[in-house]
Amino acid sequence: MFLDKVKITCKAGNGGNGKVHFRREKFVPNGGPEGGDGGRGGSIIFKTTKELTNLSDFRFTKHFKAQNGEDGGNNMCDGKSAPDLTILVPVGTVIKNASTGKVIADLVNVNEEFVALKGGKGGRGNSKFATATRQAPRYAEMGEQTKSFDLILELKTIADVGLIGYPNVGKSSLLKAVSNAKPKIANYHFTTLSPNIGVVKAYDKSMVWADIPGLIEGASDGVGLGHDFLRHIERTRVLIHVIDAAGSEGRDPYEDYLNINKELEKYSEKVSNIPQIIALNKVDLIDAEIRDEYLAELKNKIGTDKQIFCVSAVAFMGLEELIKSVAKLVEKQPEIVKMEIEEENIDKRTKKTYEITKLDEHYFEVSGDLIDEIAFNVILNDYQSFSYFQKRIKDEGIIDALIDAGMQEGDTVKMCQIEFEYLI
Ligand SMILES: Nc1nc2c(ncn2[C@@H]2O[C@H](COP(=O)(O)OP(=O)(O)OP(=O)(O)O)[C@@H](O)[C@H]2O)c(=O)[nH]1
Ligand SMILES: [Mg+2]
Repeated sequence: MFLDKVKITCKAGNGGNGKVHFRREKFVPNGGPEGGDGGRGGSIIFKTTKELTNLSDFRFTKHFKAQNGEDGGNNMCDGKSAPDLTILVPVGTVIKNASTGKVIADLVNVNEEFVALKGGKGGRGNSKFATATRQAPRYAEMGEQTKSFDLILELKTIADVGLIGYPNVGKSSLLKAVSNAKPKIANYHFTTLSPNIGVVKAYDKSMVWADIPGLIEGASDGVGLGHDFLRHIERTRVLIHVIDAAGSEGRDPYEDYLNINKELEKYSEKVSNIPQIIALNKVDLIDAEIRDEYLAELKNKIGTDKQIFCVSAVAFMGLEELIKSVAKLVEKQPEIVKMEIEEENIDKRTKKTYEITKLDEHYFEVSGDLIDEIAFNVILNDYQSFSYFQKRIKDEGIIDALIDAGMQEGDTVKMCQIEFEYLI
């Protein structure tokens, strides 16, 4: 099943916690601190591969979580960093932040990598806090905690040339006739249900052609299938507008030409400005006696300033000329431009915060990720550990904030598992 848009949930790994540990040796009464650092959490990385052509791998797998870093160990042993989680996506995948809808990456090259979410940093072990005056620190740092994010992956196919036109006009037949692609071809509308890609050779170079489901009137408003797939031609450098010149289904070829262009205009200015080459297909069905005159008249109507080719995908007529002209026009167009990145680094580690709640007249609770970090590993009955805790809450302005919130001497303050009385 072809899938070109999915929402997934990703979370980088937390950093491992630093360790509080002291050397214990026989006959050595006060061993030094030797708690190791926590390891780094795994990052979430997207990488493009030629092996994938759409996002169907994400149909059932929508949650991606990198492993957490290992906690620090004893004897100065640092915890192991977790491996990064690499998610493979097709070339042309645009990644958006689902909560803002903004583009965070556009991966247009093969094997291109993008670190979407960085793994959390490991916390420092108590050995890192030892100084000349503080020889036995009984605290360590907590590993950085990461958040999970919803991301949207959207495939905008990377092709040089896009084949557009009404259903059944012979777009897939044309692609099959000139490339290595083997699209399904049949005499009914919407035979093509998802884009087909083919490599076409011209002048010792190759270009990629993409065939999308047929467009019909109202396509830009969502009628038919075409609209969903127009995004796959947004990046093409040249469009081949395929027309059933024989009018084999009773429609007027010139009207077809105007209608499809109207749909492109309604869809986006960018798409309607992509240079077009017109392929008047199925000319083998036109009576040989009137063919030249009829086609000259049709070309005149469309405009003599346009590049128009009379072809037959089934009888292999005029294909060589068409390919060469398309190749020349592609050469003249600028390289594919990446989409503008609207949001850099969605996973900014913002300053940690806290919140004060008055639980009772003389009872306050302070909570939040800053408190989790400060209170982590505090040992209440250890003088050094507790004075480190006191210093941090003072330095962070938490005591002042509590006083502003009405705290008085003798009141009780709760922070995680710690409760203490405020004494001046
Ligand atoms: N006689 C003739 N028949 C053609 C030509 N090109 C395509 N056809 C026939 O037209 C029918 C539709 O061809 P497709 O290539 O499936 O058309 P399509 O534009 O890809 O159609 P959708 O995928 O439904 O949009 C098939 O029966 C083809 O054999 C041509 O040049 N001459
Ligand atoms: Mg088709």
